[in-house]
Amino acid sequence: MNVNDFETVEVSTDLLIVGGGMAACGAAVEAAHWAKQNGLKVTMVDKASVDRSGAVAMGLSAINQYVGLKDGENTLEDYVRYVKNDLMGIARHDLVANIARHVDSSVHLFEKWGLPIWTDEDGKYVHEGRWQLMINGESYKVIVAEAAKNALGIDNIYERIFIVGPLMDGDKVAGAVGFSVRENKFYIFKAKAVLVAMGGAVHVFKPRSSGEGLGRAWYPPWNSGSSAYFTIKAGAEMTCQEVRFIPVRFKDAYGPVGAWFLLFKSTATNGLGESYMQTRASELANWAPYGKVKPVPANLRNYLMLLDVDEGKGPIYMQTAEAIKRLSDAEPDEKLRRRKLKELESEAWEDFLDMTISQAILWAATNVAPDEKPSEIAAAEPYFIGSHSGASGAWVSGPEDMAPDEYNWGYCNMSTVEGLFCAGDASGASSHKFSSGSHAEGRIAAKAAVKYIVEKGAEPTIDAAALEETKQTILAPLGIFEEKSPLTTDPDINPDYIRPKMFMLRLQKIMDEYAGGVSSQFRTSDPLLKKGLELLDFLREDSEKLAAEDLHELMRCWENVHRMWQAEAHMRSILFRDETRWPGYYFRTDTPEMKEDWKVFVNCKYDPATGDWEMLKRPVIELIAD
Ligand code: SFD
Ligand code: AMP
Repeated sequence: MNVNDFETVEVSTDLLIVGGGMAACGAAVEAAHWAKQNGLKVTMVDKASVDRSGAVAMGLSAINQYVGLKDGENTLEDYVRYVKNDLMGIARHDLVANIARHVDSSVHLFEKWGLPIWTDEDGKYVHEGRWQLMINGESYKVIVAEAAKNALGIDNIYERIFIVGPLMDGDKVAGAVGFSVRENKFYIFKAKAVLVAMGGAVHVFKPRSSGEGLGRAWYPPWNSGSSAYFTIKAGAEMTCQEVRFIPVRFKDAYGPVGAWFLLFKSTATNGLGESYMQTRASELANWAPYGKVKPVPANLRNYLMLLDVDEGKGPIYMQTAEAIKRLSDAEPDEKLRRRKLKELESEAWEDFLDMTISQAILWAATNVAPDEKPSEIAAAEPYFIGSHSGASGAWVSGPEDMAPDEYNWGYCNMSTVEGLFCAGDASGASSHKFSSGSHAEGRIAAKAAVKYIVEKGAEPTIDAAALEETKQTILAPLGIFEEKSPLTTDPDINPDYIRPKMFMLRLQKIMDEYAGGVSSQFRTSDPLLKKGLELLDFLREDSEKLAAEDLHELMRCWENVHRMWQAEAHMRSILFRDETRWPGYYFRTDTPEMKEDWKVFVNCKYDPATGDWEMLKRPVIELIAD
């Protein structure tokens, strides 16, 4: 495919939102409001269709962040304590509190827009756990997208455009570049400010799924590290790149466990029927003070389970039948008890049908009736997701009224790069925002970005020659395939190029074996990481030989380049933090203990001019006491 066949489309706007997921849709609604008052243009670009893009594509069965501030259910301080404890002390209190004070209003908007939130006989929200609300959420994303589309107007939304990277005007962000995944079009978006919300990163590590199930993951595989790549390449300081998330999920189809643990109050046991949370409880003292908090941090819950797995005590089971029996037995009346049983059974299936349909299919395929027998659970492969129980993302400025000087350089949620804002999985150190908090953070960031444009926004100056070079680089894999593929009979085997799937498998193998993936039982060390980084260097060399047969494969090429950069930031950060702080997420075998002098943020920064990485420590400032 000749690169010269590509039409170049140029779009000029004031605020550019890249991504179309929860954070981006929140940003769209808020930005549209403030932009109208100031006569500004807002443009949103998604690589997919906003209606069903991002992590919420399949729907969700719960809203995991609802604070209930107005009803006095909880305080902001409660939420900050919960988050920082769950992350073993590493959290930006200012960012977490800022999202927590706005999240309820996002939830109320979802309800107003038509999302069914469960209520009890008194009309009160049904909680899954302290912070979580139950929803009938199969169409959650469609509902949230509709509001975003109405707010921005369809002409300002570009779908099926894959954003490759930032457009810069010196040190300042000036827009983004990408290509259509349907037509031969190269896109240049020029903007006065850019809000990055392209989600987290999946398939950086080898997944447990293989063979016929290859590609199946918990978080969506189409979240491929574009946020991290965009911010790293713009020169933004990144934070918590070592804080991956390993979710415990129903084995092989990745069904969520939250409803079982919190709503149904189920227990998990090893193959001998022992509850590892009880038999291993004494281990928690080694991770004080966080081993003592309630709930036990997610990584420590994982760790206790992994200790049993290490000793060959699997399979690990969610005792679904036991939980259902206990809940239905609590009903003394025989007829009501039978009805209760039916209700619980259908809630169990709906939990999966609302957000992880494949798990319901696997249950059906393997004759599982949750009220009759337990189901296997397992620790999944690592994900990079700043919005859940991981923390990776860009280092962003905090709210003026809460952030200490160290955390404040002007506009809220602006990265260390002028005009570059981040939200959702794209912003770090503010874990446990989930779908609702990501939406709220998108709103916060968009409001600040509009303020920035009004006060400081300037038309960007772009170097046309450099831009032409960028276009050639982005489209190069198409030319490589066209020129070199006739040289062999099998297009997969060619000494002159590497196809994106093979490239991804090679990346995953490096990460799995050297950076503490599933096959290494999440263990790594200084020598392993150094070897892994050496191998990653060779992979980077070969990234220039990626080949694409068509536009779809061109997207796959760049997705994997994005993953590779996320991988590098991750390995460098684990290497820098020479302690083990999150056993259950990863374990540094050479530094197996948590150290008080490492109660800091590990940040890193790539210098686009020199190609050098800088590792930094930033203080954890406790704004809210224990
Ligand atoms: O319980 C490009 N999440 C849950 N949150 C909840 O509130 N409740 C739950 O029940 C949740 N569960 C859950 C969750 C996620 C998944 C996959 C499952 C279950 C199975 C987490 C939330 O979904 C998550 O926190 C938010 O969605 C994060 O929001 P955001 O905006 O940061 O990411 P996104 O929604 O994935 O959107 C990303 C967008 O970027 C686009 N994109 N566009 C252009 N160019 C590129 N290069 C791009 N790369 C990506 C995407 O298309 C998308 O629009 S539970 O199991 O945890
Ligand atoms: P999950 O399905 O694992 O994504 O969990 C959904 C929500 O429940 C998240 O807010 C989790 O932090 C929380 N959660 C899951 N399991 C537990 C548990 N065993 N104890 C406390 N909170 C949990």
